[in-house]
Amino acid sequence: MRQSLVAANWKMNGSIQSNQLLLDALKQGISKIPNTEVAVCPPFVYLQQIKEVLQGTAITWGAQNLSHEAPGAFTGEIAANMLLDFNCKYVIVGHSERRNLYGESDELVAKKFAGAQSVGLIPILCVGELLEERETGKTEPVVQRQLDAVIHLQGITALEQAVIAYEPVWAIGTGKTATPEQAQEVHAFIRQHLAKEDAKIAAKVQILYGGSVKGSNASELFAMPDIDGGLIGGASLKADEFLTICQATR
Ligand code: G2H
Repeated sequence: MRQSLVAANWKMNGSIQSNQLLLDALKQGISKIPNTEVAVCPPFVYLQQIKEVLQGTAITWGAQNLSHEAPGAFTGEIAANMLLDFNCKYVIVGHSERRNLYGESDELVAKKFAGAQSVGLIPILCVGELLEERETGKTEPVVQRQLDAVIHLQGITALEQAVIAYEPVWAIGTGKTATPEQAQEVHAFIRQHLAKEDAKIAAKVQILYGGSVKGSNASELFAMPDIDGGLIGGASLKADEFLTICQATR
């Protein structure tokens, strides 16, 4: 049985003051969520605050991005080992906003995935298709290509220490959620694809759904057999709504 995980992706939001209020509420609410891991991924600059506030609680945390390069002359970048200074457990790689707004290729995402694992961080690998790709029947080939870039570089065993997040780009921040059946179909496809290489790893890997998950639609998504939780953007900025989502896991 896979453990449920709900991870907050705060994206480029927050302030010291608003984070404190949000984190205090999460700390209060976490006791009502015993069987699900809850993680928070703030902007880099708030990792120290997160570490101070969440240390010793059941809530884990991570970063939203990293550089695949070793420390050196890369102005503005953050190396994998720096994230360990803030006790990060996770790092998101290949979020569609990184792929589409900052031109991150499958190959670069795979290098970031490898860089994260090289220091013991657990990558949350985001995959998902654009609206145009869905409408032209390319969802599966696109998701397969994004997964294969990682498998090609790191091998299937790398997925033992990773989380996958399926996030259809057309459902991100748009208010359009994939139906539970649409999401389940792709989650099942991901598992089947991985099973061609290693059935045990395919059965074990946590696959999260992301894209306009809200308190009102989380239960039906999380009830699907291959959906193991969520990567939550906008709704993770409101404590009550985020806690409702966390409580909706099976
Ligand atoms: C997808 C998701 C979190 P939102 O990007 O990664 O964001 O829930 O706002 O669609």
